[in-house]
Amino acid sequence: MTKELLILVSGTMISLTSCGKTFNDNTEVTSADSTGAPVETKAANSAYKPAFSGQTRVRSVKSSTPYEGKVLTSDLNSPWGITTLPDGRFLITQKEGTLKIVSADGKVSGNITGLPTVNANGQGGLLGVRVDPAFAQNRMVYWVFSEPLAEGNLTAVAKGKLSADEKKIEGATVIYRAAPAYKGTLHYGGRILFDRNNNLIISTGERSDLVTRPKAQDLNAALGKVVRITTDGKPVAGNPFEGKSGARPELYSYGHRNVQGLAIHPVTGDLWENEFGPRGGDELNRIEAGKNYGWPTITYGIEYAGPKVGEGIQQKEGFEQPVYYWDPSISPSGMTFYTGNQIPEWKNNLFVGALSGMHVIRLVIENNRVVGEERLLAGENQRFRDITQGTDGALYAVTDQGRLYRIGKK
Ligand SMILES: [Ca+2]
Repeated sequence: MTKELLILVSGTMISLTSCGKTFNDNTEVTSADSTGAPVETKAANSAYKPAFSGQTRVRSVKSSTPYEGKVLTSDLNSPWGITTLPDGRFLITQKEGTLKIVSADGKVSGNITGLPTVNANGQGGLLGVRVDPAFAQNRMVYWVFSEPLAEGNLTAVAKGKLSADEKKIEGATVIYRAAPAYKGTLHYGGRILFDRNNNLIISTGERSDLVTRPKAQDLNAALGKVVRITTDGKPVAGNPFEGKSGARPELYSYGHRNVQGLAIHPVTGDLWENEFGPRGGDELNRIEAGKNYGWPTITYGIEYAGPKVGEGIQQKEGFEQPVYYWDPSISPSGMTFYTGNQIPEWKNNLFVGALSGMHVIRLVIENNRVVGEERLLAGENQRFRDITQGTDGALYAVTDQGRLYRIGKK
């Protein structure tokens, strides 16, 4: 029955059909209602004040187009990254280190072999995945994974060619390593995307522990960074720290904690990212080359154990403010801007998987600010890990529990 689970949302009516029970409630006004009350109703973790109006708990919006979230399969094993193939199918990584092709109707392939070993302990594993913009011609696949080395683990990027029979990756090669390695299994970042110049944007994490945390501010370490490399793993010419002594030429931005989402705005071409913050400090940022996004010097969150982080400050000259933050945390993960025609009111909106939040976030963005927030598929009880747009103009999202959803017009 769960495979057939549908969530139907239309106007102000919410219908839930699950295991034979139907629930209709026309008087539901707790969130995302016509009054525009923020979708978040829980108490914040800190008393910190935002730097500007609309930086958190913005007014809610509600899709007026009837849409549905349909479970296409529940047979995935901790999927982490999903990307769309030119023919409408999907390439999906699983945390354990396996790669699958899934059809748009939910048929899951066997394991694609030939990938290097991952360390799947903790938050590690086979992570983000993208295919070459010219995949139809060259069949090249690029992915991020936690690589086990003698000196510790690190976030690595590899590439290889999908074989004609789709059963293996040929010539898998590691093209980039976000050094230094560290003997820990947390905060690897792990997203990947192509920019408009066919270069790769990769996100890393600061590896979580107090000893590695300061490396987010260290330009000679690739931890807690967004990096920009060529498809051969080399720094892109014109990167912001090119030629600067004591700085790594592949770095694009710094001061990040654990970057889990990357997307290019379809109109402005800007790079947007989200990251796990400490408790109450999950962030959405618009990334500009060479800028410092603050961690761990400034943050709206507190330590998960309770104390303030560092000096407990949220704003400082020379440190960028997040465009938006979530308090309490919702754990933003993979994200994508919607460019389809299936649901026109979603055009250019940002859709973000929420893990602990257990919903898909829809953000309306105007002039680089968030002006509306909606929660989709809340109540599904799923940790939404990554989301992409299909060739049909619907959104497709994977969850830690192993589901692939199609989110589209009803
Ligand atoms: Ca920040």
